[in-house]
Parts: sequence; C-alpha cells; structure tokens
Amino acid sequence: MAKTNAQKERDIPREKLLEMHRAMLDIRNFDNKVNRLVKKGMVPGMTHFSVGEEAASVGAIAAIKKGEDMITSNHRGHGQSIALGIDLNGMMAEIMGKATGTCKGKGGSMHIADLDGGNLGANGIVGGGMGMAIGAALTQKMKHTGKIVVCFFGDGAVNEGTFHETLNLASIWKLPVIFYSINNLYGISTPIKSVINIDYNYQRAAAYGIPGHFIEDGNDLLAVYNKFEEIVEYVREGNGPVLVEAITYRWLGHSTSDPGKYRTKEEVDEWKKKDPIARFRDYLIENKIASAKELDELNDVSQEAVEESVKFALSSPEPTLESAFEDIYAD
Ligand SMILES: Cc1ncc(C[n+]2csc(CCOP(=O)(O)OP(=O)(O)O)c2C)c(N)n1
Ligand SMILES: [Mg+2]
Repeated sequence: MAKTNAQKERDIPREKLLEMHRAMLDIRNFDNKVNRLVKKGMVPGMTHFSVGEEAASVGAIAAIKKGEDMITSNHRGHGQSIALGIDLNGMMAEIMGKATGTCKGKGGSMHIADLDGGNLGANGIVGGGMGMAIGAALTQKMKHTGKIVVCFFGDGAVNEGTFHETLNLASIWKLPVIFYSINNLYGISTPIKSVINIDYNYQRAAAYGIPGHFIEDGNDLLAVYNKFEEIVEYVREGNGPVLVEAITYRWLGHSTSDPGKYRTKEEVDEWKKKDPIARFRDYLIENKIASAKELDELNDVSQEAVEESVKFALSSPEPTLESAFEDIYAD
C-alpha cells in the first residue's frame, strides 16, 4: 500500500502512527480476552465487542485532543474507551464488576465512563448518548472552552426519535458536536438497508442543514483519521455540528448471546479479509515505518498489558453492599 497523498502532505509522525496501531491492538487483544473470560463464566452481564471495527474508533479519536475533548459512546463502547486511553486495569475490573473498576464495578461493560479522560459514558440505551453529547456540547459553547464532543452510535440508532431531536437542536444552536455513526451493517440481526429508504445515513445531514461525511472504508485507519482531522477542525472553528458515517463490520456476534444465524460464514470471512489491523500493519512495514519484528513486539506488549489487567481484576475486591447507595446524587 503506497502512502496516501494526505499522509505525504502532512507527514503524520511515526510515533503517532505507532500509537494508533497500538490502540487497535489493545482493542482486539482486550476484547478477545474478555470473550474468553465470558465463555468461562467470569464476566457478569452482557458484553458487545469491537473486534473488526477498531479503525473506525481509533482513527476518529486520534484526531481529537485527548484529555480535553469529550466523547459519548454506546453499548459497543470498549473500542472507544481504549482508543481514548482508559486504564486497562480499571476497565477490566469494571467489566468483571470489581470495586477497583473505572465506575467502581457498578457500570459493567455497557456503562463504562472515564470523566477525567473525557469519556462521558457508554450507554445501554440505543441513542442514549445523543442527548448527553449535545448537553456537553452546549456547555462547551456557552463557556467558550474550545472543546468539542464526538457522539458515537451505531447504524441502528438513527431511527430513534432522539437522533432527529438532537441533530435538529445541535444544528440550530450550532453546537460543537460530531455525530458519528459506526455502520457495521446490522442492528442485532436487522440489516440496516431494510429499515431505511435511503442509501446511507449520512445523507440525512441535509435535513438539518449540516455537512454529512461518508467514510466508505471505515477499516482504513488513515482514511478515518484524515477525514476526522478535517471535520474536527471545521467543528472546532465554531461552524456547528457534522454527521459522519463510516462503514465497517463486527467479526463477532452482536453480543455474547448471539447465535449469528442472520449472516453467512462467507460474508464474515469476506470482511475478515479487510482486517483493519493487518492492513495497517502491512502499510507500516511497506512504507518502512516499522519492521515486522517491532510490530510483533508491540503486540506482545499489548497482550501483556491485557493479561496484567486480568490479574488486577481477579485480585480486586467485590464492591461492598453499602457502596450500592454511594455515588447516586452529585455532592
Ligand atoms: C432504546 C433501545 N431499543 C432497543 C434496544 C435493544 N438493542 C440493543 S443493541 C441494539 C441494536 C443496536 O444496533 P446498532 O445501533 O447498529 O449498534 P451495533 O450493535 O450494531 O454496534 C438493540 C436494538 C436498546 N438497548 N435500547
Ligand atoms: Mg450496527
């Protein structure tokens, strides 16, 4: 794969490229590990994995200011949390319901939040993050912080009423928010094409008088990153919200309880050939940005960090019964 024009022009630092690769490795290694733990009965509740969709989250989050800008996320939010740099130990402990978890073990996989890191929270309610995102964006606008919010949701969320309400409000108030639909072609077993009468969801931006952007290959990390750099600049300059859609695919079931009868093995295999991590690895090697050995080592370090997080979670205490009544109201 040759260098893209955009990269040649801007010359993304090697450190940044490797940081993005590491984030994708962490997402895959972390989720594959959690999947194995679920099968052993070691994870309470339901989990939804980001395996196969890594580039769509990492490319977007690499374009915002970590520790300043904010995100909201959904039930499939592991990838976004990791891309934003959450502590893996705290996240694994949260998923295993331990007191040392990011949310003290009270949220679990679908409700991971990391306010210090800018993650305002994942949400088990489809479309549930949208109202929070525009509320946070309104705060940034009123306080002139210069910060922006990226609101992540799936293709299945676009027919929720809140999608219309929040895009409309954000557009008339020109809020600094990026609505980002990660289109993995299905909402559980429902193909997105069977529930919309247009080709793609980004086209709905026209209804709110805001720009709509399409990332046809959401498994191409640099395509996502380059597009987001452009969009982030536009939104930060005070031009109002944007709707973005990226096409990708989840390799695993909708959740850990999905028999997966609605798609064929051929379809899944076809998408595995478009593996975002393998493609970016080839790109780094072909362009002599890193050697195969260096990237293997990076993967080893990533796997060790995930193993470490499991040890941390397993050795952590359960939340106390009394703690169920803490953190309910703001002080
Ligand atoms: C308001 C609401 N309706 C239905 C559900 C059940 N549900 C959970 S995930 C999901 C599908 C979401 O699909 P999509 O937004 O495309 O995200 P994906 O799982 O594909 O990442 C549904 C219908 C829910 N959690 N909340
Ligand atoms: Mg979907």
